Amino acid sequence: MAALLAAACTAKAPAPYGPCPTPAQVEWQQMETNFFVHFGPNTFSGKEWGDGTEPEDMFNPTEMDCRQWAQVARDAGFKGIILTAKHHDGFCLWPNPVSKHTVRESAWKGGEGDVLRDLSEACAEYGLKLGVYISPWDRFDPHYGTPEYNQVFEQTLQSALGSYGPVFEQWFDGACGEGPNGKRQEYDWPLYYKTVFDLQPDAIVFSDIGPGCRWVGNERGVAGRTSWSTYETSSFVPGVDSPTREAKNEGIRGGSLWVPSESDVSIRPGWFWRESENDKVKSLQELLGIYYTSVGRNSLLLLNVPPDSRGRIHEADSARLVEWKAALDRIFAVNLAEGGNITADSRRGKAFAESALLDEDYHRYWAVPDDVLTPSFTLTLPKERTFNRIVLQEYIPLGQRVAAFEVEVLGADGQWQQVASESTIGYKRILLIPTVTTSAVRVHITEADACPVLNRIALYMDSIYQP
Ligand code: FUL
Repeated sequence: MAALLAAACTAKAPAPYGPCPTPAQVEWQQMETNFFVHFGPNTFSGKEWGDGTEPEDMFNPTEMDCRQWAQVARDAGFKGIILTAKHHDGFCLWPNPVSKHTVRESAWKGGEGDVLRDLSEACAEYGLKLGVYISPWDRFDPHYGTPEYNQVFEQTLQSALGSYGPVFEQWFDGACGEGPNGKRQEYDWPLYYKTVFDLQPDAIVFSDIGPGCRWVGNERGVAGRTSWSTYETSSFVPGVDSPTREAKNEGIRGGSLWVPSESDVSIRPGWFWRESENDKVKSLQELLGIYYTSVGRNSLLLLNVPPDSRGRIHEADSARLVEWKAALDRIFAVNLAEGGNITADSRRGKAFAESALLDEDYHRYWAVPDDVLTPSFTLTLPKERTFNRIVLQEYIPLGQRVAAFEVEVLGADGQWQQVASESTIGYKRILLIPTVTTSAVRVHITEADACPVLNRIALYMDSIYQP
């Protein structure tokens, strides 16, 4: 008996299962919400896709203020900012030495300005990470459509990624259209990736197929209810072909790679600012819904908030973000699971006890023996509590494991009543259930690919969002 107990106390941590995130991918996932900034000649022309013929002088913000962007982003809880340093029109927001279509050729600050420098400084000041969107599709560069363009693009990446400090994410959009000479480019992806990783080894590279994170398959901020971070990219090439929309949206169970989804969506109808959309900023209800369908479904929210032609985030957008942050703070202010007690029907050993589900230490988790795939636990509350949101988290450094689970609450009649039956959990799952008043919650894992490893359950009452 004593020997058995000792063995239980010293049980080893579960081995990682399947592909697992790199430490940089775990950090990235923990950012949860990032700020996307579409800015450039389109901000002044009202177009979504400039064609490269826009005169450089068109870019001339009158009250340019990257610190204001950073402040708005930080105050709304975002952890990083990704800037369209070069969109499809080819215009560079930094003085790219291999381009003649940049801020240097514009009237702004007499050609001395550099948005990437200003933003990198503002991000450092406000404690935000900096990311860059650099479009391979270029409708200005005369080399586009010829092999030389790949060298030009390599040097473009070098100058943007090598001169402004750490870059946490490199965003490669999927678009690959025709250049000024009517030709399409054959992109040299291995060269591009090598250039990024040589300069920024920890950068998360976004594309339809990753490798750092993947497009979620829509621009509405909606990840699948089933949402695996595992994925399969086989011989797909970004911009040419990619897994199905369903696979992008839901990931691939059993996939051999860890490529979590990122949900990019704009706060306005368009990606770029235009006057006519100042009254079309998404409502608080829409933005809360987006939070739940992205962050709440094992995805990362990349919310686009485009600065206006002054070079400032417009009041309509910043006011909405203040409301959004206040609403999220109120919804998640009080964890109603606090003071509760958890008992599980299985446990790997003392070091992996179910009490870890209630503490705030990310690296403490509940684990069960390797051969237990369908464990359950019951959370007993100190008294009846009323709530309608249940947060569950898997400890993803060891992989994503849970494929199906059910949640029940104890009814006043003493009967358990099912309130959710879902598939994946992942880094974070927020369940929207009808408001219940109960003294106990039971979670059954009903299907898993390896012994489940969970690090959190939390309960909240949301009186603001109406699904
Ligand atoms: C797409 C682009 O074509 C859009 O203009 C926008 O930048 C969006 C985020 O990515 O690929």
